[in-house]
Amino acid sequence: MKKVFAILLVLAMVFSVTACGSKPDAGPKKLKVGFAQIGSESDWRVGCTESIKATVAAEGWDLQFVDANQQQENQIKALRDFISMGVDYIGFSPVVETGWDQVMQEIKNAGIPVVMLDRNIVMPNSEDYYVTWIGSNFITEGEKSAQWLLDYMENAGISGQPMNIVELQGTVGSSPAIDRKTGFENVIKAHPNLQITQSQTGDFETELGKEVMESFLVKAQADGTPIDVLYAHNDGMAIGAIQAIKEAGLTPGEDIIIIGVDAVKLAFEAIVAGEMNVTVECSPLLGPQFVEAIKALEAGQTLPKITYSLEYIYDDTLTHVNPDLYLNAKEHLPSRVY
Ligand code: GZL
Repeated sequence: MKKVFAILLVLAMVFSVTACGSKPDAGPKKLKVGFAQIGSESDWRVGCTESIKATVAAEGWDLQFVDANQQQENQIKALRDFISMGVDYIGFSPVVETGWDQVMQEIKNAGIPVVMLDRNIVMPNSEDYYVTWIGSNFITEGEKSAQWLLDYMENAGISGQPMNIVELQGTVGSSPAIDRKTGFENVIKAHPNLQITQSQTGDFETELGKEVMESFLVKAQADGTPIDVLYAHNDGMAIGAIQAIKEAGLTPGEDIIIIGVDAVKLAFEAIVAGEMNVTVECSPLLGPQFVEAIKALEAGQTLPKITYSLEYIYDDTLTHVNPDLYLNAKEHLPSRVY
């Protein structure tokens, strides 16, 4: 009898606690996060999307994800939809730098914190419209690309030799395209033997990169300015250009030196095959930093306005010459995840 009474007493105590509304610990808040992604134009972008989705899912948060198919109007619509949904945070990688003034003001008026990833915006007092920006230093990536070419030429004993460079630019108006061009030119302006003879956008896409490279080759043939180097703002366009170079009967990596940016797996495979010379890393694996930023904000911390990713340069030529600066593509290929 006493045991029955004791059990009933314990049950009554548990019931009274929960009935008083003092719920057991509900655990961390299930956040609702909106992310307006540019599109799926490259292996880099796909890797970025997978990183964000996996990391947010691991937190058990509700992710409202929109692929804008590289259209600014689709991103703006997605951002407005996030406001209507009343999300807790907005993540955003703007396809181009300008045209965001109105919608960023609407987000600010709605009091929703913005974490910028990857690309950036240009507008008056832009830093007042987002909490932090996480990504790569695109100017540095351009400078690394040109410096690699100088080191490559020195190692080959051809420093000072005239080199005709063709450039496959990224999406017109995007921060990586603008800054990678600026960085590359920052370095080659001190070397008049290095000249960019043709430059056009391939929109970060492999097929368009191939088509533009075909036009570069035709023009070079017509006006007698042979192409010595390709500088592609991303590996995807470099891969397309390699196809065009081979179809023209030339040997990529030898007749034409191939420089790419991103360090996607296809670039490592092309370098190992001797068809590409170097790729400058731009990490898309931004999911963890994105989630950590939101968790820090939830904890009431303040964040730096800019957080750069840690990145390297991979080739198979200079790693023995300067192992502190260049990593061996063949060694690192097995560990690449995008
Ligand atoms: C760079 C990123 C660029 C990649 C491309 O951070 O915005 O967009 O270099 C991608 O591959 O399409």
